[in-house]
Amino acid sequence: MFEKILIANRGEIALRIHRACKEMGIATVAVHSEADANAMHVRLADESVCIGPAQAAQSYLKIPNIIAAAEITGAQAIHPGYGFLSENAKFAEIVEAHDLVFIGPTPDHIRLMGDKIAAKKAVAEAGIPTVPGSDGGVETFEDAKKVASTMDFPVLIKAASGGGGRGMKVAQTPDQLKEAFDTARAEAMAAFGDDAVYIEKYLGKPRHIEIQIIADEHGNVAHLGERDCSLQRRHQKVLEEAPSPALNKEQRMEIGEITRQAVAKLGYRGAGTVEYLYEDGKFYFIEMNTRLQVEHPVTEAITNIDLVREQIRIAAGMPLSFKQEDVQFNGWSIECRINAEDPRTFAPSPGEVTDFHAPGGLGVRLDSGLYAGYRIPPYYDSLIGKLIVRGATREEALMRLRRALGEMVINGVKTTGPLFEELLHEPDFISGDYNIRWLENWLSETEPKS
Ligand code: MV4
Repeated sequence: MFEKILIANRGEIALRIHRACKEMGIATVAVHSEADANAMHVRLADESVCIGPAQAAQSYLKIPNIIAAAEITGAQAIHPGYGFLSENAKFAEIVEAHDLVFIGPTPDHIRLMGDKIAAKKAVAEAGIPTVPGSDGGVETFEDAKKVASTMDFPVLIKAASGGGGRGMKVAQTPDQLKEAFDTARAEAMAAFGDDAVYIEKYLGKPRHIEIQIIADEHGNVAHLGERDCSLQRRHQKVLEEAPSPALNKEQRMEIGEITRQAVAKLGYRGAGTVEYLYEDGKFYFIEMNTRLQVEHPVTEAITNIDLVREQIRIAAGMPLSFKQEDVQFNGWSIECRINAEDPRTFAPSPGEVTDFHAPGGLGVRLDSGLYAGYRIPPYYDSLIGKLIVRGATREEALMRLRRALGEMVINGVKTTGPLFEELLHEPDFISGDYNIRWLENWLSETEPKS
């Protein structure tokens, strides 16, 4: 087992990884930019190394500085967290080339799943249901027209190097196809340096349901159920819950087992999330994420499995702590992403936190690096905490979430806390009857008349 792990990230996820390391008796190295010198993950780590100025490109994304920090501190492994370099195959290769362990999947699997065309082909061959569409990429408008002529409109043009909503263009009718195709390719080339695109049938009112997978190097592959991430705004998840209000036990076990078997066939190692759209009772694969996700705590809450601990065990060549038959789903968990943003306009609101009080009590977890006097920097994404609750039922989780939000104090900056206090009284949300369109519709319908 590792004696020392370098955490190549910041904020709440750096703290999360640090906590798992400490409970395993592993020393931690925090890396930080000059702007994060007083951050909580730096304060709690056993050692810390300043790796550059505030700009992420000069610090958290600066591979030589991260490798150097690992070498001077004698760390044996690097945990990338999420975002930043967590799905950068080149980074994983460089880590391994320096005889350090990358805590995550192999570079090959990171690269495979980063190419959305190759990923879709690979998972389909392994038995995963996918969205109807082109067989691979479409090079020319003629190809696109031919494929689309066999499909019902609207159709979606997606960038192979896209993901997370980037590089997608909808064609509502055949006469919109040419512009959607040309625009998607041009934007993909500009954004990713790769204009490869593919076509899919556009699903109009799906839910976003993802399956958590964890696999070791000894042939043990387990699924840990689903998370419903349908409450999104501009491709940013706002709230996630496990299990999904839309699925019953049979559906959960069926899609979980299909996913588990497919990932096993791929020889996957580590934590991974297979993303589906779910509409009219059917699942359609859209992407696979080869990283630990922001919303992993709702899965931890209902399975009582520490996903970061399992990631570290796998990277050290150890088997999973459990078998699939040991996995049990108990209760209901909901996570609210607390961002330093205006709760209505979502404009960033960095600055000094003048007062901070974390909610607590049975079934309440706040993953956050905040403290009174901490200055939230303007250089990084606005996530400042995740409020996760667990209850025996969805009703209990909702009641507990309302109670915890009422206790939480973050003064000095605006946060999305008030948004959730409104949201959790909405009948559609309380009933669980919402899809990926619901939040943006609700925001536009309820925005205060300026
Ligand atoms: C789709 C789709 C509808 N039909 N694919 C958005 C980001 C990336 N994960 C894929 N996304 C979508 N792919 C087809 N064929 C709708 C979306 C989508 C979406 C998906 C999940 C959660 C929120 C979303 C918001 C807008 C669009």
